[in-house]
Amino acid sequence: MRYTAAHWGAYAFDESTGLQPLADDPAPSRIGRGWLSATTNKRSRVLSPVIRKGWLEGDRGAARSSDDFVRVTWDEAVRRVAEELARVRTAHGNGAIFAGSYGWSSAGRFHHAQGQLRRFLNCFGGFVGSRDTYSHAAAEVLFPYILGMSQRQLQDNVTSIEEVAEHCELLLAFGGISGRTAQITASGASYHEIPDWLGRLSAGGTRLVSVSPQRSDFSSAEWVSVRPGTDTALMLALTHEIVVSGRENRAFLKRCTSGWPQFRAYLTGETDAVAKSADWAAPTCDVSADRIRTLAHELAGKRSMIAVAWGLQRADHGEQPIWAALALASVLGQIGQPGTGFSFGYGSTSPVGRPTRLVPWPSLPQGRNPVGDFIPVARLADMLAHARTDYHYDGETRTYPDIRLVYWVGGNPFHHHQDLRRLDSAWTRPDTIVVHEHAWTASARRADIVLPATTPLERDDIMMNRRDPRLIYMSQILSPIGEAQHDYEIFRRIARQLGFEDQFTEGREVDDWLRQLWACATEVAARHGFGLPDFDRFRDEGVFAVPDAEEHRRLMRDFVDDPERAPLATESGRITLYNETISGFGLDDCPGHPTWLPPVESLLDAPDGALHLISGQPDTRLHAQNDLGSEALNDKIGGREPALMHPATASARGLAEGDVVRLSNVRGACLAGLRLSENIRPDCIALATGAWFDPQIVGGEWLEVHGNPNVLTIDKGCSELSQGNIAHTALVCVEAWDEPLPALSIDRPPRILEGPG
Ligand SMILES: Nc1nc2c(c(=O)[nH]1)N[C@H]1C(S)=C(S)[C@@H](COP(=O)(O)OP(=O)(O)OC[C@H]3O[C@@H](n4cnc5c(=O)[nH]c(N)nc54)[C@H](O)[C@@H]3O)O[C@H]1N2
Ligand SMILES: Nc1nc2c(c(=O)[nH]1)N[C@H]1C(S)=C(S)[C@@H](COP(=O)(O)OP(=O)(O)OC[C@H]3O[C@@H](n4cnc5c(=O)[nH]c(N)nc54)[C@H](O)[C@@H]3O)O[C@H]1N2
Ligand SMILES: [Mo]
Repeated sequence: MRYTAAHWGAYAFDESTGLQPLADDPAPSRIGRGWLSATTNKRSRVLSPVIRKGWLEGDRGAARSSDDFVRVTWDEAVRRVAEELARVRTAHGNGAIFAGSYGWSSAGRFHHAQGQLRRFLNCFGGFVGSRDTYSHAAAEVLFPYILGMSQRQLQDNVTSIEEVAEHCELLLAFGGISGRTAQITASGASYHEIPDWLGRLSAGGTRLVSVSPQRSDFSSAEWVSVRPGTDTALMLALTHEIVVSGRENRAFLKRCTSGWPQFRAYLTGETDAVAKSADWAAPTCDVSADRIRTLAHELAGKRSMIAVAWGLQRADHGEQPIWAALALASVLGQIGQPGTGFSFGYGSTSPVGRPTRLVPWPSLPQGRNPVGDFIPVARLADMLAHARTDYHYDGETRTYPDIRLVYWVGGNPFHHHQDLRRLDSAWTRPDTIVVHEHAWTASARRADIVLPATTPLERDDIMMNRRDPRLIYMSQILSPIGEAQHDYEIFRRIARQLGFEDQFTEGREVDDWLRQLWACATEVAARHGFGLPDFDRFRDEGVFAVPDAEEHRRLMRDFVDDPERAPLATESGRITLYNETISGFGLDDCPGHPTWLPPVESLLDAPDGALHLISGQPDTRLHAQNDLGSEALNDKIGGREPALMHPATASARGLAEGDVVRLSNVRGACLAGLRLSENIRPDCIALATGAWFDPQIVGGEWLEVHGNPNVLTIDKGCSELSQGNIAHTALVCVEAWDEPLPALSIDRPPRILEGPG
């Protein structure tokens, strides 16, 4: 038996049964069912190195996205990349090379695409990187100020879900807690416990309330159907009701927080003459004032947990709902108690709240980046379009670099970025774009040099994920498809051409690196008091269960037990409900305490008939990965990505289940296939991310014909503090598509001319 792993699961493989999820995984992901077919789909795989025709002829980017490619040999491709890197470094310096290269790549410690890229470019003198993630940038920047810990530290210390099941009486989940997103663990998932835990919670008498525009975000909970983008107002009102009824936990506020007087003055309206009451919030949130008051009283009378899904902060002013939720939990004063308080990200991926020992397994050493320059990750198009102009981030004024060469491996900006037409135009700026990919993604189609990379199914690797209870030896299952090479091998060849092969490889082959990683892992395990089998045995057996791995956590327990002895690393040593430092930045879009700020676009001032677009994570795939695999394809409607709409909304427009519709706004338009459900608010439409970007000119107009919501989303930062993306903030118009259905172009490769050699 061979084993392998992905972000969505771990699998046993033999020729007769194919890929099978591990037998003891209680809730294997459906995404795995589309993996093999996506990987072996030769119409979507990059089969050989290619170079854009216009680039070979001296065009520096104008025709990116519409050009033909020329097939070249590996030798030629490697030589061209090496020469171009050298040219750019000589003419402009390493600070003109952008390799932020955001993206999820694949599970497996050694072949991790970004790790390989960074190691390679660090040997070459460095590059401009990116900071934070598309997942939770607002939290990454904000948490150190308000909680004195990084988002990663918070995630590692979030109260165990087992404690919640045991002690919590009322779980109030903003954005729900969903088995859909809990299919995933970054770096590999051998175990999915969230559906089981949710089942136990509802069976065990914990009252479950989900505040979300979609009931399906937490099906077993009572549904508070909130108008998207308005949770902050609701949280403020809940807090206000608790305070005006005199039920705030004053002892906790005094001992464990700073800035309560300033925040309280805002809450009660002392500072702006607006009390943030239930009556004030009700018309904004579309939740009745009575319901807000009742909920507030229940929260105060019960052992309560305020949980927030990551999605809430992927929105305009995304800092506010997480800060307001923390303030609500502080006023309730149950932080640090068993199973109650505040949490962020239960269900957003599988391991958040998992009571497992965290073992810091080794990864490929990446060296040091001498350049040190970076952009906030979601400011990509701004950087390309506005070289050398200033912007604000985390209290600093910074300057965008002037980028001449973009190097992307393991990510798909034409999936993950907002307002893709804007990106498409900024993308013409650099001289050269190099992409390694398995598949003809939209980003690969918009590169100058595309190098075919192997997938995890075509190589040996080790899944070592600090948050997973198993280590998996990932055995090669398929021969490399076409001329695909490992990213490592590609970089080795380019490094050889540039004269630093030995520095990059340290003389090791893949197998040597895997043994080296395993040797380091063995030392790490020893420090944690257990042994690992020797490498050959591990490779033969394929799976190693990390022993005695139960470890329950309770967020901020030590701090709450004794704030003097275990202060938080904030400006006051306590939770900051008003933060002097943030206030000192003087930002209108992120003041010094949680604040209701209307989003740049919302139903509160929408044109007639506009719907709010929810573009969350897809159930059938990981982002855009496996979109051309069977699981995602079988879910499409008329070949288009399904969009979820309330039946009343559909019938008011004369639309029916299965219709193809056109979603549009000032930024763009796309087609989607209609699916009806009462589990979504009538003023919303949900179109998951990840349908491969397929823009065409149809009837003289620009149209994305496949259902990619990022042609509609807004490319703006949450605020000048975090500059996180605001994918969940957008309005759209929806109408029937009565024209003939345009054929998709993404299910076949771009035109590739046979090269001279
Ligand atoms: N509208 C909207 N947009 C969003 C979001 C949203 O909620 N709404 N969510 C955002 C979030 S949270 C995220 S994390 C991003 C995700 O965005 P991405 O991480 O960019 O999306 P993926 O499709 O996972 O892209 C990974 C790419 O790496 C390639 N790849 C995988 N393994 C390897 C490898 O070993 N080598 C090489 N060379 N390539 C490899 C895959 O083929 C794939 O194309 O999207 C963001 N975009
Ligand atoms: N199957 C699958 N799972 C995934 C991924 C995937 O691609 N596929 N991607 C993974 C990644 S990279 C990440 S970062 C996580 C993201 O995990 P999340 O951020 O938790 O996932 P989302 O689907 O973006 O958002 C969750 C829900 O928030 C709700 N929501 C949207 N706007 C609002 C609002 O204003 N208020 C409230 N209360 N709710 C709102 C939506 O209904 C949505 O279903 O998912 C991970 N899990
Ligand atoms: Mo993410």
